[in-house]
Amino acid sequence: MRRAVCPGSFDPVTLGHVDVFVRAAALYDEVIVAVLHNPAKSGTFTIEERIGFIERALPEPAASHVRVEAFAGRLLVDVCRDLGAQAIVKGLRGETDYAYELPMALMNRHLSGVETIFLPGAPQFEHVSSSLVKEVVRFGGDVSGLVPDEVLVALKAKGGTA
Ligand code: COD
Repeated sequence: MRRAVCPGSFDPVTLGHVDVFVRAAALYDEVIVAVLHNPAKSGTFTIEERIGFIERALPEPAASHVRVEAFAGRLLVDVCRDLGAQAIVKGLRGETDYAYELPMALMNRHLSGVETIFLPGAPQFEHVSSSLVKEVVRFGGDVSGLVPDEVLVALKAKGGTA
């Protein structure tokens, strides 16, 4: 079985992330969205909230090829080994992402031989990141169409604390 991992913090998931999950699901038999988190840091949303947002944002038929799991305090390559995944799939929004992601991809291959596959981010979500949508909502801006509707509601409910 060809299995890939899509890792991230996803605090919260955006439609840019969802686009990558759906495209990865078309390439692999199974995709595991790995919500990686540092137990020492609380984040904006709980791990359970982040997982729920992702699961409910996945459209069919991709959803039946994707499962979402949380991992704390682990190397990504160890997560991939335990899951039996041959590849890491990540979205790239441009040169800045590439510069940040390339050393991690090379280190992960050095550590375990696992390959990283980069998918070009969808142009309509190129400017979208979890941190930016939180900042925009914190100051009263509108991010509808950039995050799942449920995330939009949750971000607004967090108000100034998101
Ligand atoms: N369009 C396309 N792709 C996007 C978009 C978008 N709009 N937004 C984000 N992405 C991609 C990012 O490039 C990233 O690859 C992925 O989606 C996840 O995004 P985030 O913001 O949730 O991810 P980060 O940066 O918080 O996650 C970093 C990891 C948790 C993946 C990384 O730190 C890691 O692998 N940690 C595990 C510990 C480890 O193994 N460390 C050594 C690494 S060599």
